[in-house]
Amino acid sequence: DVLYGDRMHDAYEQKVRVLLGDDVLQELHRHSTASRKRRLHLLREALDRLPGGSIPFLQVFNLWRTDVAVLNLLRSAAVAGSAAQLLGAKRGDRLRLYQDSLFVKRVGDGPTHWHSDLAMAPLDTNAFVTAWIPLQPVPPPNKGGSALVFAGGSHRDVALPFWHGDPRVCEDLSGRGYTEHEPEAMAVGDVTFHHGWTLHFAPPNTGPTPRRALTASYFLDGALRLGGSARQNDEDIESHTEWSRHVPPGKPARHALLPVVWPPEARDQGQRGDRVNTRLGRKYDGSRGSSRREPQPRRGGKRNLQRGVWRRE
Ligand SMILES: O=C(O)CCC(=O)C(=O)O
Repeated sequence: DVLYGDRMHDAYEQKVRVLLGDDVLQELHRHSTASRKRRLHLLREALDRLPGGSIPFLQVFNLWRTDVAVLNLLRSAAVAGSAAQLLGAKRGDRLRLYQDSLFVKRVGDGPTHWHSDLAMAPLDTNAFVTAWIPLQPVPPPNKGGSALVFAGGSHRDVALPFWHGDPRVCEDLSGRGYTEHEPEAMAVGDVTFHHGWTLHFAPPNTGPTPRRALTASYFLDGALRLGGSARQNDEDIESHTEWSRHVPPGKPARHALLPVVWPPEARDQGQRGDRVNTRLGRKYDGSRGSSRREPQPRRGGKRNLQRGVWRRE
């Protein structure tokens, strides 16, 4: 909550950019001489004009960069080790942290629309997995729970994006043979993992309290940075601009802001060969920090409430 409070302004800015567009954000930036409180108020006001349920959540990226407790969780055996295993990492393979994101689905926030995470990542890879870590118990779906729902098998459906483009603007996809999986209630300490191409969705928050979840996305070292004409959704741009301007398209995505987190013995080795932003220096070298607060180193389509049905917005 403290970390989120510190970054609330970023969360609102990103949401205005994604839902209302760059122009609206630029217009609000004209008030940049206003106090921080006033600017937050203007951002909120702009979002409040949207119809109810249009905002799926607020999110802030990369808490690991400023909080070593987050970094330690995301490079633990339980989370990073499991991610490496799920990606079939072999001896000598190294796992990099692509990003973390804190998702706050506030009371009354709408559904998280169906999407695949890799569509938002500038990485030419299939070896990508996301862990979803609830930060409070999540009730079962029939009691207002809003854990993720997965379209099992969708990560192998090459025909969907090839013929139909973005799944979020596709019509009814219920005939594509996916199996929907959704966890029952989740307790603190439970984690789900999904492949980077797996379509997933979350119901609206109809419960009495915000639903918070931390996600961590990982990829196997060696993935090249996408660029040029590659199609890519820019929803997560705040997360990757910092490193991607230092890694040319077509080159391996290796940077101190994409730290090697697994196996543990590869962490320092990974960091040595990585690009480091000259401006940021060594601040982001997560392998060294110990102080908690010391700086260390989709959606057009709506899911019909019938299960498995997508419709054009
Ligand atoms: O928590 C949510 O509602 C969205 C999370 C998400 O989209 C993800 O984990 O990729």
